[in-house]
Amino acid sequence: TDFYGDIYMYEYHTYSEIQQLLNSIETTYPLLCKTMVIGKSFEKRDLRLMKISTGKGLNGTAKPSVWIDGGIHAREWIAPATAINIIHLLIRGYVTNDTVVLKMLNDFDWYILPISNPDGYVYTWTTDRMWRKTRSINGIYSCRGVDGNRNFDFHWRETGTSYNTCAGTYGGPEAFSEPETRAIADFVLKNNKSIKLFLQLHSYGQYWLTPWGYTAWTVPRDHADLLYLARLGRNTIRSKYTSHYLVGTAARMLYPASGGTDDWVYSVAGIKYAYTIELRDIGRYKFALPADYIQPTSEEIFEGIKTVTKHLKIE
Ligand code: ING
Ligand code: ZN
Repeated sequence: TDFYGDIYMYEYHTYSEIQQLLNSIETTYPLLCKTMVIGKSFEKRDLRLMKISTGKGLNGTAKPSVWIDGGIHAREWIAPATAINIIHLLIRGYVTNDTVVLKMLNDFDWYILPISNPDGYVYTWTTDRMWRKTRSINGIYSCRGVDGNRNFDFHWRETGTSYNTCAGTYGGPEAFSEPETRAIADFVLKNNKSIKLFLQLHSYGQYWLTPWGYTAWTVPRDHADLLYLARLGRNTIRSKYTSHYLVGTAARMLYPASGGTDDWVYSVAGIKYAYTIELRDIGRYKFALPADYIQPTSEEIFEGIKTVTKHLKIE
């Protein structure tokens, strides 16, 4: 199907195609969708997010909101594709008067940033498909790039991160050294009163991860609640196409790694429900997930988000 007519992504698209798509969605649905540039990448590309909103909440106050971002790791192409498709599924539900989606839009504003590391994403299309980091310059004799998910200012550069600029998990010269992570943090801090759910999309492995990433020895105060909601989402995901996602803290399910986004969002920004979702698959194709998986991956995650936002509202 036509990419611009039907917003659904069945193929992977370049950074500039995705920017055009976001702009054309905004033009087509001006009352519902607004693009916002929340900052620039190191190479001065736009960090363009889509705000989807059906208007003010009770008494004209800002509604509670949901944040979703993808592509902080450049090679994880399924993450931007899924983020775009979440935008599409929200719009499709709105125009078709789907009662569940109308309620999701009535209850929450949606901030969706499909590509939070544009320079890295472009680099994976032009030069190195397996690039992970940003593309910032670390000095003339050093390798380029910082791992965005090691660059947040909470237990920064303690564990599961490298001091070596050439490593894939290089944490940066200082916390928030990258304009991309700084922009996300600034936006989140500006909106932390409204954001009730923060989801960062990665791949691969099929996990719905909770804080902490920085340590496996302790769990956050809201551990039980975080697990409870994640398991509800996971169960709904499984009911769609039988995909199994595992729930647990990032440090315990994968490996301890500090400076991660969700740890900072949870502890510093004070957003209780901060998660990292590792999308498909479980290791057959890894980062090179074929395009036929975009649709089912997006659909199952959207189902999970439906359940989670419904329960958030009741809570
Ligand atoms: N995985 C994550 C990573 O950044 C993670 C796992 C999540 C670590 C949350 C720390 C905090 O390494 C991938 N695939 O990038
Ligand atoms: Zn990742």
